[in-house]
Amino acid sequence: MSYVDEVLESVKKKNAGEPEFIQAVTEVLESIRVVVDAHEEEYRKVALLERLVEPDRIITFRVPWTDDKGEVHVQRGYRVQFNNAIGPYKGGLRFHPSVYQGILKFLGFEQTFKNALTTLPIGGGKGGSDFDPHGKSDNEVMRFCQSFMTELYKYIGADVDVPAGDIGVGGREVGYLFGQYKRLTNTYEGILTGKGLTFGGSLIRTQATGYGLLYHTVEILKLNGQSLKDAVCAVSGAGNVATYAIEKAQELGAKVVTCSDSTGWIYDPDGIDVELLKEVKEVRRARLTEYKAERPNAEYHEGKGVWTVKCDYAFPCATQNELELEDAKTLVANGCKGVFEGANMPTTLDATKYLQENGVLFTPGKASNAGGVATSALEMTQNSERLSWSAEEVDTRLKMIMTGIADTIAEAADRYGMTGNYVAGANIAGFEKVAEAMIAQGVY
Ligand code: NDP
Ligand code: 2IT
Repeated sequence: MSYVDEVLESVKKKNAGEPEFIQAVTEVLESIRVVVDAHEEEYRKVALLERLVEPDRIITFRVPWTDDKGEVHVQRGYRVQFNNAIGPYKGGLRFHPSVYQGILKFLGFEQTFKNALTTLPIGGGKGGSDFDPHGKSDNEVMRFCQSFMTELYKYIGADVDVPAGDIGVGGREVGYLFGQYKRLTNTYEGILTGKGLTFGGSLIRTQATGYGLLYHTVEILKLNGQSLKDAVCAVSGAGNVATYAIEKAQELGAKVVTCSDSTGWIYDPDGIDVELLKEVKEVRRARLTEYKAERPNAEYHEGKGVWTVKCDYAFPCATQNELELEDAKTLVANGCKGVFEGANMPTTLDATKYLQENGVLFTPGKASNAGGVATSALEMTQNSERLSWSAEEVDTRLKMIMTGIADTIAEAADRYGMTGNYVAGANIAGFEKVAEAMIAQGVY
């Protein structure tokens, strides 16, 4: 049996209750098969793949918190420190009721390759909790964050592990987490990114994932003789990534006609009004029904459905496995020419395959959404320098990094005779860097 198949089989056996992790590992190992086959003896000798698919460590802890009525709740907290071959563990924290070890292992695994693609010195990690911030008061969120950090602070540090936001964790949560770390340690260090601008945050970090997704898309389209000008786009999600993806897409001349949240979706034929979306989601923390209420031409639909809208390009920016085979078929039938992942692993494996086989340009999240973590690394740099860069400087670097990633993954795919297969290109380029660093550092 080939080395890849052996390791895949063992991963499936050992992680049977964690389908998302198995899915992420399958995608990566399948697409680096050509590289592994060419170096089989060298890799086997140091059990490279076995070490690559096993997190360095997983920390799990109890997070008790008291709600506004005085009732005590207990949540589970995690930090998966996946791989620090090329830098300190780096990756977000997710607060969502679906969070369990398998989700965070898949995210930490993906993060390792994504962070390698940024060219910056950051390893892969992810954490979070099954806490649901929806409907909680600011004080409840604050008490939860304080309790979460009271355990987490023992395991992180500016040169050890630097968490940030993800689903359910934005500026508000990062602020509370940072405040508690400071109290517990009496230090003032860049131990989180996505901080507020008055206490060490970087300009453009808030916008970075969405903007970066579009910078990356522009370059991929350019390589394929296409452009966003006057293109109709479908975006899913209505959070951090989706909002700034919509903003940048419209700035670049496209019309974005959809967005969605966990209860329903919007079709707005006039193009999404980003300022209204921000008001509804960032300020009021309300449902998209409130967006509809202020846009007479827009439609609100319950449940799933953004991928049924005719579009030139699609940007899944909500959550994992939100774009399934049936959605891929509808997109292709409607003439969609490109799918660019803003979320982490939003497309199922069979949907990805279908899109690629039908000539749809497709870039995986670990390449196209790397702008967030890349800008987090720029925040770490600014914190180390004790300086703040201008928005122009950060944005210029972000653009360079995201354009560079597009070129890197295109080049890696070419090198292995898989021109245009950006999934293979991203996995190969990320893997090559991590593998080289792991081998150079000996067996650990
Ligand atoms: P947010 O919490 O800001 O927004 C998430 C959005 O997706 C919300 O609109 C939410 O709905 C919706 N959503 C979440 N879970 C589900 C679900 N199970 N079903 C349907 N809709 C859902 O998160 P982000 O925008 O930060 O993250 C979105 C994706 O991007 C995630 O996959 C994340 O891992 C990834 N990502 C984030 C980065 C970042 O910098 N923030 C960087 C790179 C990737 P509702 O409004 O109802 O809560
Ligand atoms: O998935 C991701 O890359 C993020 N949630 C951002 C991580 C970070 O450290 O900025």
